[in-house]
Amino acid sequence: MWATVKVTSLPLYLRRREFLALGAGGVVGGAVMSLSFARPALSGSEPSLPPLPNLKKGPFGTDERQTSYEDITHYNNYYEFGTDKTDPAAHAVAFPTRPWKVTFEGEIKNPQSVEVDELLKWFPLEERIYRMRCVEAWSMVIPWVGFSLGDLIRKLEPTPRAKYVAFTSRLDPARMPGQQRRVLDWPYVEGLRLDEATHPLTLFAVGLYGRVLPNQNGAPLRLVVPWKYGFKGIKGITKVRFVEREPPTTWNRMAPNEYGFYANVNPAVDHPRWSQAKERRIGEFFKRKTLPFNGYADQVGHLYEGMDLKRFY
Ligand SMILES: Nc1nc2c(c(=O)[nH]1)N[C@H]1C(S)=C(S)[C@@H](COP(=O)(O)O)O[C@H]1N2
Ligand SMILES: [Mo]
Repeated sequence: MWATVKVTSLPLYLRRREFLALGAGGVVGGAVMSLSFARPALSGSEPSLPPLPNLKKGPFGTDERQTSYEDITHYNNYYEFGTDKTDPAAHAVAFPTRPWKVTFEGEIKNPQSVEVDELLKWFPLEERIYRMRCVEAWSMVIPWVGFSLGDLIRKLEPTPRAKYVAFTSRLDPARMPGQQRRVLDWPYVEGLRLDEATHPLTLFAVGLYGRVLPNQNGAPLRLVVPWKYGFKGIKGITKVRFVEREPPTTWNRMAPNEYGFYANVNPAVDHPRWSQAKERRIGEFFKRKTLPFNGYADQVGHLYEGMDLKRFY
């Protein structure tokens, strides 16, 4: 995420993808194939994870071509399992995600710890097809499965003092080998303002492509905020705390001049070391223009009215 090396390694990955595509169908055939399906076929052996039945379609979905299951599950950032894009798929397979308690605490009327399977019974699961964009200037279209974080928050009943929501990932150095090195300040933490957290776009995801969430994508529970850079989407969540003040966030702590608390996708505010004006959609060759709030400005722009987005990046 931080190193220039990581950014320049992307074209190599893409070339490997094109090479594989060539093998699959030839240049022309491969290109035509990839354009003619809205949802690419799931590849061969994958996925083996159980399907999540009775999904209804959630709001704000995009009908853009969905990124392949293979790419969504093999091009990941999850530093608890290593810093290379392929590390999470390789090293998170055996990570146990049950039993798994999630604790809700702080400024709420109903603090409690819940086993994640119990939590899943509280709300109907929806499919939400969202554009996602990483601060590293690549993007994907991901068919998430989950439920609205706002519904959960209303059930927990925040007190008037609750202004922010602070999320904490699992700390388990024995099973999360990346935590044995101090590449980040463990555990990974993130935060949202309460109005961002209760926005109808904000999702607690538990699956993708209609199936249980793979470990490398943050099982059993991860945050998805499609108008913000990918790093806000904290994985392997164990604690949700409602607080009065803006909570610390992992990447902001690590490099405050590069990663702000808000992290709204903003093509007009460059990262100090690279432009944010364009992005490469994984699986595509040509770059696209990055849209303000990742294309969700109509839905979320009002949350930031009057704020100087160059200062609150
Ligand atoms: N716990 C934890 N959550 C995390 C990360 C991480 O390293 N640890 N990486 C973040 C970053 S930088 C991105 S881009 C997204 C990637 O999500 P994906 O691999 O499902 O696409 O996860 C985010 N959530
Ligand atoms: Mo990221």
